[in-house]
Amino acid sequence: MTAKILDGKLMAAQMREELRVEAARLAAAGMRPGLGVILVGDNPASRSYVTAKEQACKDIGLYSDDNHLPASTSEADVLALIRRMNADPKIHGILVQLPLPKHIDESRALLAIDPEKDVDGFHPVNVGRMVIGEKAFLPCTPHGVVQMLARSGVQTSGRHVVVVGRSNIVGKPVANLLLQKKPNANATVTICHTGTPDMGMFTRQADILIVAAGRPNTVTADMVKDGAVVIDVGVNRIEDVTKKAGFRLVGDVDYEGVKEKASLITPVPGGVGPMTITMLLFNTVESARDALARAQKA
Ligand code: L34
Repeated sequence: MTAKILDGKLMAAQMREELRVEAARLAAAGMRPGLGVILVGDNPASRSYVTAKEQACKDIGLYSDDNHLPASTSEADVLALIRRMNADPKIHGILVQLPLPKHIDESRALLAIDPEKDVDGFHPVNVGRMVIGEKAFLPCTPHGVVQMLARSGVQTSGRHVVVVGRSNIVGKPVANLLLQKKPNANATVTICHTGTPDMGMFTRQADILIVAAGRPNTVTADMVKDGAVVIDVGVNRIEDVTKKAGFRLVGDVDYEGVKEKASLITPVPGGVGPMTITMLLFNTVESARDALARAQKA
């Protein structure tokens, strides 16, 4: 089988159009959605993702408070900035881009974010709410993956989803979302990771294979069932002297091989990445909508 391409860039553009309309409606009601952005240090990949997020806010009419801080910024200063954003009524969502420099305790920073502004869904309160199936901000990459499946008409209910990777930002939450007894979920879910001896034995059983390992060529054609849907979450920069930037982007899946077996596959770039950014906008708009509802009730 030769796969159709699941175009994340196109899907993201369509969703951003919907969000632009909703953001304008909220702004007209006096609640223009706003995002507080905190980037610490000069990791080139982080900088490129954060710049894309800030641009996306501007494109759909959101307010954004952009803070690019030097790597030497103290933990106390980062916590103080988070607290200022917690108290700022113009800000409905706070993004602390990860990873943070080593001298800043990541979990302390995430805990400082007001859960009502935690549009990344990384605060333990939101993680807990998500796991027990309550209303919560859903983490952007997993939420984006679920949207991509739903909007491409891929049934998940009753299907076998295999997730490769167990990170807190992708593997664990995407597995959790897809096993919920809810629409666009209700799958049988298996999680493979670096402690799994024969990964292919599991991945070959996947109707839907979600790969978030953080390593190129983690999944090759021999590990994929004919007709499977393959979602490649990896974004790896590999050296390429023929490119102006000196690198090119590849996912975690051997795309050329796997596309001959899958029925549907996401490319890298232009797959999950643009949807991650879009779900951040989605959560920020939702947070502003909730804030407006609270203001109208008071
Ligand atoms: N707090 N930290 C926080 N929230 C997040 O949701 C993230 N993540 C991950 C890293 N740290 C985070 C992101 O934003 C990964 N990530 C992310 C976001 C966007 C893209 C990739 C990863 C993306 O847009 N990728 C483009 C290519 C970008 C490029 O040219 O470098 C793509 O088409 O895949």
